[in-house]
Amino acid sequence: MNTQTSAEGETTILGACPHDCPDTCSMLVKVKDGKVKAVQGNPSHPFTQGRLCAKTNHYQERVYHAERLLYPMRRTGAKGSGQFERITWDEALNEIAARWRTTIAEAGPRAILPYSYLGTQGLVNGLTVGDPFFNKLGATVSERTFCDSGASTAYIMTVGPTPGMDPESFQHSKLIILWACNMLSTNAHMWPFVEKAQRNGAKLIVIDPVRTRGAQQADQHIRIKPGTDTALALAMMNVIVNEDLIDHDYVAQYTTGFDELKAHVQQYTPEFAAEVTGVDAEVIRTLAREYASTQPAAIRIGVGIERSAGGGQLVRAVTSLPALVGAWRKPGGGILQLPLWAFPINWDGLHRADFIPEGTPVVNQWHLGRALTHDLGLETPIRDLFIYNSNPLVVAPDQARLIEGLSREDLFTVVSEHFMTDTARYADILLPATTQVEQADLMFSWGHFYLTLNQQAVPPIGEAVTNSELFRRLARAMDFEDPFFYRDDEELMQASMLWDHPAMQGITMEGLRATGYARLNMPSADTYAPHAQGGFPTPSGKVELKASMAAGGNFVLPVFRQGYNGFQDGGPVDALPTFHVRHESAAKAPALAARFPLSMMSPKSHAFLNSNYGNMRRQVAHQGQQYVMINPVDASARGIQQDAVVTVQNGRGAFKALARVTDEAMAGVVITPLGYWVDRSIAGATPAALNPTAFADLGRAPTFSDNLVEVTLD
Ligand SMILES: Nc1nc2c(c(=O)[nH]1)N[C@H]1C(S)=C(S)[C@@H](COP(=O)(O)OP(=O)(O)OC[C@H]3O[C@@H](n4cnc5c(=O)[nH]c(N)nc54)[C@H](O)[C@@H]3O)O[C@H]1N2
Ligand SMILES: Nc1nc2c(c(=O)[nH]1)N[C@H]1C(S)=C(S)[C@@H](COP(=O)(O)OP(=O)(O)OC[C@H]3O[C@@H](n4cnc5c(=O)[nH]c(N)nc54)[C@H](O)[C@@H]3O)O[C@H]1N2
Ligand SMILES: [Mo]
Repeated sequence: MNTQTSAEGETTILGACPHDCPDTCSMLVKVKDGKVKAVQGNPSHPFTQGRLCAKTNHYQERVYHAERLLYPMRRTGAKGSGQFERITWDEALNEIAARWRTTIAEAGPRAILPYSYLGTQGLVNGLTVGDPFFNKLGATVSERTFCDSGASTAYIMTVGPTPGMDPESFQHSKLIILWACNMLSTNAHMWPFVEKAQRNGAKLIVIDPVRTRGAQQADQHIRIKPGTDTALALAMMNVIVNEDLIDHDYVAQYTTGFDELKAHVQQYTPEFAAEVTGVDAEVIRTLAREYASTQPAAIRIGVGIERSAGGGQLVRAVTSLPALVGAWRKPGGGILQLPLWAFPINWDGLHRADFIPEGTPVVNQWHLGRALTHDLGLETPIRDLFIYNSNPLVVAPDQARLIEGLSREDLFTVVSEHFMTDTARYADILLPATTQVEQADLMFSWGHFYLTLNQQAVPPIGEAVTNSELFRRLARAMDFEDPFFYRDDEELMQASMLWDHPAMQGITMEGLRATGYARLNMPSADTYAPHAQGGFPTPSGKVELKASMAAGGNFVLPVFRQGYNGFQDGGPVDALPTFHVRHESAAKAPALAARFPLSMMSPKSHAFLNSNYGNMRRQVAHQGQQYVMINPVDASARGIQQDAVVTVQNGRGAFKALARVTDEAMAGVVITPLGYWVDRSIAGATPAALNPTAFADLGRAPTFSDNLVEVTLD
């Protein structure tokens, strides 16, 4: 371990932020007398540049929080009551193993369902940590399409799994579009690169229904109705094609399907798009002309955009734009979606999809409420649930049904957590998990090109264990013999990367221990123009304006499960980017729209990280009570004033929040941030109570932004 000790006896350990966020900050953990005193950003890190954020500036408060779960516990009160008694690890493991053995004997292993996501993002303790165990056990597969699987499927269908632009190269851009990316809250460490370009004369355009912090700093904010951006992008293509703003040479050499696309986009005139999007036709024309003629032009696309009926096609359309105008030719041009693809991660070795027994059923994680209330027609109903790294009661839809399911007396639920979350309250057995300073891990990034090593700073607190240790203990309790299940964390780190890959050239564990991070072996951001000469990782090697892969091909992101990468729920996939009307809109569902005339979105909170920190004093003070932003026009039509308690509801459920009357929300659209806890809410519900379980068009993405509601004064 590389440590520096100061004269005061304070040691600095090189760590990394554990959170599911594109920035993956390099952290300096200050330890004195065996305790973490402070955490700071590492100033030498080229991307995160010495800053942390409103969530992690005081990470030690999370570590030493009085409500940390530090011992295994068994439920003593009713489900949901939060009453537990302390037990030993042996008791906990014996009880879990005994229950599972009975279940397996009576109903088979498919009656067991794991549920997890990215509570921590490390390769050792994160996404895949429990997969080999549950796959070997033969449990029902939990399909994780929490995040970006719709957007990534669409992106890959178009340009393949390319890292795309280096975020640091945005400083060289002459025009930047933040398209559905709330950068100052969700990807804050990229902002200095955007700001630098802006200072050098680049035009910054934000396309978002919300006047976000970034929109307030932009040269132009294009306010668009949610879920309609495909029409905008296709109309931009219409203008680019018809005004001959095309980079003909680039299109001829490095794209497929241009002639068909050209004919296809004729129907999407700026006037058509204006009608659908609410953006003026002249604004669309000017945007298309400026985008085409100002090179290098960069697009940063966020994740939030995938959450409506046509979210996938929307990303297809936006991802097609750079090739048409030759934006990829220079550093600072192209699109940035998910640079995760730059990391040569040994996904197959981490998931062990090969352990999944033939014919194992799959439950998509947006359907947890339905699965637990016997509404999915599962041949083997779920008896046992094991939740770690996730807080479904806040992040998954169908909250009322989820509570109903979790309350089932015959359901045996185990939850591994830092805190007594809303979900943890429903556990039969609760297991304590370590925080990032108590564990070692290797971190990829989905927002920059640096691999980061988190070194353990202090021993585990109480009886908390790392997720990797948890699964070693479970393997032992279930008598697994394969040594694969007993590898230590060092071995897991070694096994998580393809170290021989060219991108890993020059990177070693020794080096990472000394510096904390390493840039993948790629050209510098000043020269990196990955597709100046084509070379797209698609079947044709070109940008597939007309897709040849039915649904993203071999979509190897962590959601991938063997034999289950089709993602379509029936019906062919559009090969050309096509506009789809939202599920919940006046055009498609007029009766619904008459009862529930407002669109609701529940995007990320500035001070919470998904639902993390929703229980912490500092961040709750920063965020305030759960609020709903409503435009003054909509507020006055309903007699709603600032800070009034309102009920937001639709046919699925209701929650209460404080009204924030502001033109940051556009008329017709209300915004209520994600992350607030149910047990701290005004009326025992959060926005998830209203969210639909319908899938978007690609990647089984959710449709949370395609959601009609009404707001009434209490
Ligand atoms: N502070 C903070 N940072 C986070 C997180 C957090 O919870 N808090 N979560 C992390 C995670 S898991 C993720 S996936 C990322 C997500 O990062 P982002 O994608 O940036 O975040 P979102 O809030 O999901 O949505 C971004 C923006 O998209 C807009 N938007 C929604 N629908 C549409 C649409 O149809 N069209 C257009 N043009 N815009 C639309 C929203 O108004 C919002 O401003 O953030 C990560 N970073
Ligand atoms: N309405 C709405 N819903 C959304 C979204 C949205 O924008 N709006 N965004 C979606 C997206 S993009 C995402 S990524 C998902 C996020 O979904 P989740 O990843 O489930 O979200 P979190 O709230 O971060 O829950 C993670 C939990 O893991 C716990 N945890 C942290 N570290 C550890 C650890 O080391 N071990 C264990 N055992 N537990 C740990 C934390 O305390 C926390 O309770 O939510 C999705 N749901
Ligand atoms: Mo996410």
